Amino acid sequence: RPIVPPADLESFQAHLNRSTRILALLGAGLSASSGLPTFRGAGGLWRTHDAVQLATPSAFSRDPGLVWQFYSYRRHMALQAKPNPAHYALAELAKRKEGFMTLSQNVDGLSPRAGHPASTLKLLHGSLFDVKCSDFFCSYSETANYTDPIVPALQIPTDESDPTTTSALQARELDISDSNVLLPELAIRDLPRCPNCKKGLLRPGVVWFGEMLPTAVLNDIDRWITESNTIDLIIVIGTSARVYPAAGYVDLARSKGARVAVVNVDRDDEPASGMYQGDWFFEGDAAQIVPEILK
Ligand code: BJW
Ligand code: ZN
Repeated sequence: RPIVPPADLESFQAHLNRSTRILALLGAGLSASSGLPTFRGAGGLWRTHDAVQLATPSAFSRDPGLVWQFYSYRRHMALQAKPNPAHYALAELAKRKEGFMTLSQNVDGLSPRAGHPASTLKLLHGSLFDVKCSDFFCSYSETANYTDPIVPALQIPTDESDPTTTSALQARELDISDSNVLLPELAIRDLPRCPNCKKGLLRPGVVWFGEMLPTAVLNDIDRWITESNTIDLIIVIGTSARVYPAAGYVDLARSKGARVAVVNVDRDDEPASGMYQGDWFFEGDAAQIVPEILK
């Protein structure tokens, strides 16, 4: 059953249809209904740790084992998850509409798996499936590393006391995001090591706080924006719009003439909702709303 008010839907789609330069800014809420937790609010805790606090270079240098356990778990969950109807609707729009570009803060790989063309999908915060050397002087990096777990020591332990379990395949994985579940001991030598310099630890190819976004991505976006210097529409989906420079694209688009449509489950999540007054606010689950409004 559709949940978008018909009048809003009509005015939005009229604007969408006459728009030729369109951006979508994606955040964790897009993948929430695929079962992947968001960063802020409910689900933002991993064991006793604030997910945002683990996404920093200092967390990695302090406790690389803990940070790898967090990311290895996220890689595993993302591989189990399936793209939802919103990922597919965006991929379809990207194929159908020239002049459409998606800026995604998500690292879960669900947009690529939904068939979103890579040429119009800019991954602002990298990918869980990119891996690179953490040594400043080594430039080793890999893309599309789907090995799960990336090293044997990061295998998620299973509940061996479960009497219904007869083989390793059937064994029930423990939920290591729950702090009541004991984490296996990890030695530094068991963590993924750089095959190039053989010295540095590998790290996830995501963008942590205080780190630059990938230069090539920023340049591609700049080039797209300066191509015509006008933007007709930006669709902001499932993000709290608190993290910069990503959130800054909303104001930038508006300064180039764009109208702003926000899809968010929480009308009260400032600034996700507050700063976009006057345009469209579609309240609800992105997985339901996005396919409705992009139809
Ligand atoms: C639903 C839903 C459903 C739920 N349907 N909706 C300007 C001002 C102030 C500070 C800065 C600034 N410029 C830069 C900074 C510093 C910093 C920053 O922004 N800090 C702020 C927090 C204040 N930025 C940086 O450090 C960035 N780098 C940088 O600026 O480099 C230049 C530089 C370098 C050195 C010195 C100086 C400058 C890098 C930022 C990297 C962010 N990385 C992370 C981790 C990625 C890896 C990982 O995944 O682990 O990216 S943090 C985390 O937040 C992740 C996300 O992509 C990002 C955004 O989160 P998102 O997606 O919005 O998720 P939530 O949870 O916040 O929101 C979910 C939303 O969905 C909510 O609104 C829900 O209501 C909604 N929702 N279910 C629809 N079903
Ligand atoms: Zn290296």
